[in-house]
Amino acid sequence: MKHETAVMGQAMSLRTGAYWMPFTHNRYLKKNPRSRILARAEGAYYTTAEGKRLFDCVSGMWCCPLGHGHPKIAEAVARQVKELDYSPAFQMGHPKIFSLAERIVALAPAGMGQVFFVNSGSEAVDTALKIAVAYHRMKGEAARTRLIGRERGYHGVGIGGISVGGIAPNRKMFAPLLLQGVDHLPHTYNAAEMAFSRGQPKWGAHLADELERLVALHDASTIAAVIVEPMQGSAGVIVPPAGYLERLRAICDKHGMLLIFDEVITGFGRLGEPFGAQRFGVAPDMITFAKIVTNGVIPMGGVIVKPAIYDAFMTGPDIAVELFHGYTYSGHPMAAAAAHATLDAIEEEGSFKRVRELEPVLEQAVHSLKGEPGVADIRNIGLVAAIELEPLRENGQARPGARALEVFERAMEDGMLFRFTGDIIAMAPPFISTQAEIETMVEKLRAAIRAVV
Ligand code: PXG
Repeated sequence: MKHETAVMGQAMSLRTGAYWMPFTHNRYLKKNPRSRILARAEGAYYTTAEGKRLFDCVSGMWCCPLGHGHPKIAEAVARQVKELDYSPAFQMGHPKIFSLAERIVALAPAGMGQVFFVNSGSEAVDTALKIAVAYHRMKGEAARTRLIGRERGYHGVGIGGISVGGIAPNRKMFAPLLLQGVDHLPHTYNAAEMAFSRGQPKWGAHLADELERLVALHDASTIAAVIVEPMQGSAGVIVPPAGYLERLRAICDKHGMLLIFDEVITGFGRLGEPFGAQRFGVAPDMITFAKIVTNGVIPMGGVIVKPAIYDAFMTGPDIAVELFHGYTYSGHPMAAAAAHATLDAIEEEGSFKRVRELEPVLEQAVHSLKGEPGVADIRNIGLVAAIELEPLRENGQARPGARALEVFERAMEDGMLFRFTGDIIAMAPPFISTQAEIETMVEKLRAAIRAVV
């Protein structure tokens, strides 16, 4: 209790000047920071500095689905800091990282072989892009350098990730830094054809054929890889049309291009299967992951590759370094311990099955919001959903983002921590949620939506 009082006290007398907050409206928040300061977390709930409990509607930032303060993960991390707190990652290793790679390959779609560890989704993406370009060079196809991303894609904030990404504000400030030789597929969202779809929209598989147009434009011999999120998360939950990913796979195969799935959000169960690849029945050549692998407790990310990719590098003298890439904290023992405990818990708690059980509960609940004021679309798959709102208008002028911000703030007053981008409210509740918690979450969202007109 003493600690709790101290934490709360500190938060109440915050000095907010020195901290530049990421992806945040700093000035707006710092005017009244208190209700946004999280002091504690347990299970599916946060407690703010003011002592208000908030249901964690997005599992942290999509990363803590097993709940906060998970005893097994906490114990594993505490044990690890005493056993081996750090180990050099280059030319050295530690047992838990070798066994973790084996476990991740076993969970991945059949045919994957190796894991390269990093510390975040952004690093995972930049690593995968580097591997793709280097792989073709190792195979004697050094002209294959071009990368294809997709509009509305989010691949983190590294230079590679923003280059293949398709979210304008993440790119425009940094235009001179963007990689050369990148092109983009169109995104697959079309309100007229797919608004209020449940699960995968039926319309839109043909949009994959745009990849053939890019091949015709650039020639396959210049293209290294195509990177997409199997389900676009940050752009507001855009679910792939039925048949779309299959066609991308076929076109990549036809032209010798690698297909990379960015599964930073979808990896480790969010869609009711270990990876989106299994949910959609399409196997990529590389998978990037982060977030859920450690339940968000210690940063970790990685790239899973097919053996043919790994093997392409394993040439030359065996005392030579094969890939000039890696980070001080690649395969960090603390992260490895957290990841093992997370994978244990996922197994013991039957998390993938639980997501499949909760999927129809969330689906039914969110789609009941159709017809509420300003609701333009509702989308869902796995334990993920988004509500797209029409922008508020003032004197006939649209004020993009204002409505979602107000809904977000109202819901927070009512004990719900959602996530919003633009006028889209996203939710990805913890796998440990009960049916009643999911239904309450949606009812409170309904109340907030009704209050903002
Ligand atoms: N790829 C994908 C598909 C992601 O969703 C990243 C890469 C980057 O990961 P790091 O660990 O570098 O942040 C992400 C991250 C949101 C939200 O609410 C989404 C992310 C991060 C924070 C918030 O949409 N995705």
